[in-house]
Amino acid sequence: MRIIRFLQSGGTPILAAVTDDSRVYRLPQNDFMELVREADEEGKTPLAWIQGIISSGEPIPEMLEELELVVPLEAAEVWACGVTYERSRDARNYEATGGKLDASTFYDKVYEAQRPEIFFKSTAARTVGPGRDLYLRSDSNWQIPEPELGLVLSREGRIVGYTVGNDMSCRDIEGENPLYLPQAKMWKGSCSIGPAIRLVETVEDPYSFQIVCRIFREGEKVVEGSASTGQLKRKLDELVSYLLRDNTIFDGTVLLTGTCIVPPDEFTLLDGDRVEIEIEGIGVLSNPVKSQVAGS
Ligand code: DO4
Ligand code: MG
Repeated sequence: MRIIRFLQSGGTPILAAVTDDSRVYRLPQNDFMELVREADEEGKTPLAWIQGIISSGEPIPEMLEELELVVPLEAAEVWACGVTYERSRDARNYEATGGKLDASTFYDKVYEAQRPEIFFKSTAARTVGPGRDLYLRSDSNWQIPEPELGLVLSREGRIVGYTVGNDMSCRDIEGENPLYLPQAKMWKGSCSIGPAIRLVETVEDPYSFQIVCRIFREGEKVVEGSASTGQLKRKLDELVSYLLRDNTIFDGTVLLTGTCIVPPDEFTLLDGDRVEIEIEGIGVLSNPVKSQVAGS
């Protein structure tokens, strides 16, 4: 069971549940975390709560593909983990050492360390949903998408759902100096999430998600990579526990769990590209990529 939000004519976002056979049922709540809270108060899982709605209601006439989807939740904050896969460590070593891979770097150290890398990634205003434009930084010449599994967290740090995330990154800015990380990671339109939230109670094994990333240029696929969350170095609960240490998080915080797919080193995103990230059982997050418009 997945949760989406779509725009009704007039532009109001509607919360809905999508069944395994792709039927869409409107939900009475305004957002996903309201549904989680209401289910909690009644001592039910969100899944059981939704099954009650489905058993007494009808799906909407539109098919899922006909709906204009928006972010499945307005996450006040998006945090992200880094260097949680070998592929990310190796790519970062390459950008930090200019290809001289004999030295041990802080990326090697954090990959092995007890404490994971966690950084602040985005706010609701900087995060876009499915189909919306992602933006390139105007002062970087080496930019890539980072396809990541996103955890949707309650304010207590409970994982209540899974989504797809894109942690857009500037490899040249990060490679120049690790202290530039916030600039390499955060700008207007540098993060997307969606298209859906998969309820945690409907996922048997979160370490067996297959992730595929495709990048299209002028209609042609120019990059394709795939990986599995089974390659994750750390446990999801471990990542969440570090985020929560002496911290306050909001209901519906999203924690991206690190990238396992990095495009070839000579690749950079260009205006007009389209990035597609698919996580089986959650959906395909597709976003056009645009240059920043001066003054907007
Ligand atoms: O170390 C910098 C960021 C790493 C990251 O975003 C990732 O591994 O996904
Ligand atoms: Mg990342």
